[in-house]
Amino acid sequence: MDLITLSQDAHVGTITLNNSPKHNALSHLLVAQIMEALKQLELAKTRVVILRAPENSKVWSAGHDIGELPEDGRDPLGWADPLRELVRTIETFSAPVIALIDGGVWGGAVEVVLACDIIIATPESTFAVTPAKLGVPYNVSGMMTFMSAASLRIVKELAFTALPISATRAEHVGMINHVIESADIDAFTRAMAATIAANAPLSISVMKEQLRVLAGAKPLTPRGFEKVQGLRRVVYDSLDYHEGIRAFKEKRKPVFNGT
Ligand code: LCV
Repeated sequence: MDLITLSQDAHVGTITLNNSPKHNALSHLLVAQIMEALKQLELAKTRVVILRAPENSKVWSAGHDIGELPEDGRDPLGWADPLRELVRTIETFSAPVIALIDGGVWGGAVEVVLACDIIIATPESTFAVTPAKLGVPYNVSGMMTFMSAASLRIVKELAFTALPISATRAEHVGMINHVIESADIDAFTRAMAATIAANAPLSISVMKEQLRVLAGAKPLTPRGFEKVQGLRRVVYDSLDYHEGIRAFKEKRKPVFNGT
């Protein structure tokens, strides 16, 4: 596993994203290594996992690997997409996952962070929800992740502007748990992890699953789901979708025409 590092100290496991040249873009390979690490930690009955990037990272994760977004008419964020699998794995992991954020979090990486149970960030950290910047139709469960993390009005501002918001604002609106100075965030996070690890793991594991099931219990009729999926197809079949990806690859601003 060369794109991440994995360490374990008593009941606390730490996964560090370590593909800085690509700003920890969540490629199939990077996600596969995170999932493998989570599997090992689950087998070791780890009581808390810390998911982080190296200290003083300018970018925690640049989100989905744009180079891996399909352009052949397939849903870019379908069930089997590695980003979707990672979100589900974190949400169903048997113990709490703490996201330790230092740097910019982009696109689908914001959803990965929000899928974590507790989020602790440095003041320099930012969070940007970027589908509108790329012309991507975000998927239904992903939008529910955002809606579970902040008020509808905040989610709309994040989604429609695609602009990064600061950790301070994210904490103010209740999207993250703590903003801690870079010099103190490691000790603060480890102290919280140790507190959790000293509590009853079965009780915590069941409460985590109860909260997941209850938070996800939202009525969406089959007809409603099919309508949303149909609308999403219009987007990923659009010229704007291809323009968004092409513009990123050509390092230029996209020009969207709404077609
Ligand atoms: C592949 C990358 C990426 C990247 N993929 O460094 O949420 S959704 O729906 O939008 C979903 C589909 C999703 O998550 O899409 C991805 C959303 N992510 C973003 O929009 C962030 C895109 N990246 C950036 O804006 C910049 O890279 C940041 C601001 C993160 C860092 O800028 P900086 O100038 O420091 P570069 O842009 O030069 O990036 C360094 C290398 O990493 C690649 C990028 O193409 C470059 O590769 P080369 O050195 O080969 O040119 N890279 C960055 N992000 N998401 N590759």
